[in-house]
Amino acid sequence: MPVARPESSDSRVIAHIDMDCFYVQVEQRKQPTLRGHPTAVVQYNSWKGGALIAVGYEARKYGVKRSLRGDEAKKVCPDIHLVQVPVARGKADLSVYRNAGSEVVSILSRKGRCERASIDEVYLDLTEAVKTMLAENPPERLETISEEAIKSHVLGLHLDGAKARDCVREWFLRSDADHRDKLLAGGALIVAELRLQVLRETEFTCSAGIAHNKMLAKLASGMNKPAQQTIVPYSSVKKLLESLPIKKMKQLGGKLGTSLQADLGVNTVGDLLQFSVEKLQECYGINTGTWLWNIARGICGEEVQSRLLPKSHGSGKTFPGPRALKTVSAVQKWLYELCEELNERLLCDLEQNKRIARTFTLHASAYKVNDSESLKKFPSKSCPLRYGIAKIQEDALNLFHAVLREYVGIYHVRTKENKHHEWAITGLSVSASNIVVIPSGTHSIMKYFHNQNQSCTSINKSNDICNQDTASLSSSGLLLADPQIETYGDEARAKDDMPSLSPDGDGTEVCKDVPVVMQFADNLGPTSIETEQHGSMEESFSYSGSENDLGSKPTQSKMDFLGTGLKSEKQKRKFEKEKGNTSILRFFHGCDPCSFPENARLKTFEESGASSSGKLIQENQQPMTGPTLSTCNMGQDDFRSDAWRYKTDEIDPTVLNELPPEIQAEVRAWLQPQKRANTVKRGSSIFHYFSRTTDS
Ligand code: TTP
Repeated sequence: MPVARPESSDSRVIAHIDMDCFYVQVEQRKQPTLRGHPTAVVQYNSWKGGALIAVGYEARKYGVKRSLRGDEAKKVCPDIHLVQVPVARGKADLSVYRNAGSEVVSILSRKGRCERASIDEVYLDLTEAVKTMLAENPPERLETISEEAIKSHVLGLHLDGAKARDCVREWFLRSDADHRDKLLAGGALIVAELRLQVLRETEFTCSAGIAHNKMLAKLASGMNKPAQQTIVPYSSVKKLLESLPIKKMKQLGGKLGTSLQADLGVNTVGDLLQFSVEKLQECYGINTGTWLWNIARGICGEEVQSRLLPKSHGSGKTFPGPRALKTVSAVQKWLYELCEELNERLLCDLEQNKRIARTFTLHASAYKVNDSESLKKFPSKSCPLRYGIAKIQEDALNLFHAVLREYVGIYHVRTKENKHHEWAITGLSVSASNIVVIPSGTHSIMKYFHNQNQSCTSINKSNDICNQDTASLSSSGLLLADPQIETYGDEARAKDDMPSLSPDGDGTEVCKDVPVVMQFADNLGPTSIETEQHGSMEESFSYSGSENDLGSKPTQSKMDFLGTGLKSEKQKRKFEKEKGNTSILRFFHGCDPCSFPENARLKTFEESGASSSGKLIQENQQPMTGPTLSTCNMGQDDFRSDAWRYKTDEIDPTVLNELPPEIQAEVRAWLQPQKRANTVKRGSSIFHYFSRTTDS
């Protein structure tokens, strides 16, 4: 099957900016006396001096690595300063880092489309800015090239020893340069200037990669650190990839990379070139096969998304070794703490950004005593998110009970306090995803939420944590600055010596007590993390995934791969089916948080991601009032007069096209006020349709 190179693939200018040893820089800014001294940031637990989560460059010179514990680091580098991560509610509080990341993002976003990819990482699409520059003031006409730009590393450029700087200057100034190189030269000038602005305004240094696509830019940004930038001219791509170890490539650090090595003998990205696209598709499915064929050639059509805000929020904690939780009341205590943190962040997001999250997910890791195989099987569960701390806590606990029932069986759960110590929880996290901006004309919802919760303003007064990145605990329980991408193993990260939340232990990571994993995910939503790391993922996948998550290539790649290696054909078919229904499910889920009576909720998440539609329909039998038709009628008790209404013209009609014809007709009728009361009722075909989807 022929694979076309995306037309615009060489005409874009993409930068990947990565803060240098970010947490250390944040701490050094707080305590300037630490500057220039070997420093590391350590997770607060006291076991062997805690776990290192960020190591400054001065300390790295002594051989200090993130995999070491504090005591070990002291041995390697006796002068090292170990700074503790701030603690709140008995767990790490990352808000200071998130806020620092936001400062940087606000500077970087000045020049082009900006996608915040993690707490300290940003993609920029500079194409338009560079085109303007080339039209008005191209590099070859510049009298001087900034010092920062001249320090750029240009891959493939032959440097002449002492005259290296002259070579780079010449490269920038060539009037006969290939148009693609001119674009990159322009991009590099802009990035150099942005990096200087970041330094001036925040005191942070960062490194950058400048290339024609995200994949190459990301690869390049880590090549020369700290405080440097690397350019990947089109002509150097083949050579770069030829010798690049396959596991270094984004998305290939985990199982897929391992399979490529073991099954096809592929050790470098260049090795992939020997396989036809048909062969790769045969082995890994259409999408992953095509994607592999493309990356072997340096092709990546993934767009830089315009996203400065997080895709999800989360809070979590690990309980390694003897600290494992062995009673429901201990779990409850921690769940409530985690929910409180999550709730604060949800309220801030609501207040600051007018956004609400619609899916609530509980992740946990556990083991059964006397069953070594049990560690990896603790499922994640999701349900529609209800605002209000008490409701969030209640749902978290209900989810936990549901999961525990699955894990150990009903009999054992009844022995509430786990008297026989049959299970132990080694990690817990809660996350809120599926975040949307509140539709226009629905601001009364703000009032409602604020009546239910403590005010966000008070939180803001004490700590400006509102403009924060996505910090969400992945099922792995690892603190990852880099969300999905690195979670899935581009980099070999330090392994903790305590039980990890990562059920697969697939080389991902680390985190000790570190509570939060960043989920900025340029393309892998929280759901895809769940899918990768948990045994029984389909439920969460179909419930909480956004359409974008499902549709994006890397996510699809993962599913294909799992489909090939880990899942039955039946499961795969189910995924394909659900994928097709995503937007309609998402639409209905959007209504869920408000439409469910509390006693119906556990059933919802336990049994059917689509049963919400049943409730929705039931709710819509009630008479509507007000100027707009509510397709998401709140439970009367829940919302009283502050009902949150969608306007019919805010409903994307394309979601209907995903339904079978008879259901489409029914929903369309339902969307018309005059017909609704007669056409929609419990037990109707639409209700069965969604039940069927879930049951299949
Ligand atoms: P990274 O960008 O992976 O690393 P770094 O910024 O410390 O260093 P480098 O200059 O090599 O990029 O992570 C960003 C921050 O995220 C890091 O400073 C601390 C935090 N982090 C963790 O807490 N745990 C982890 O396992 C990782 C990888 C990062």
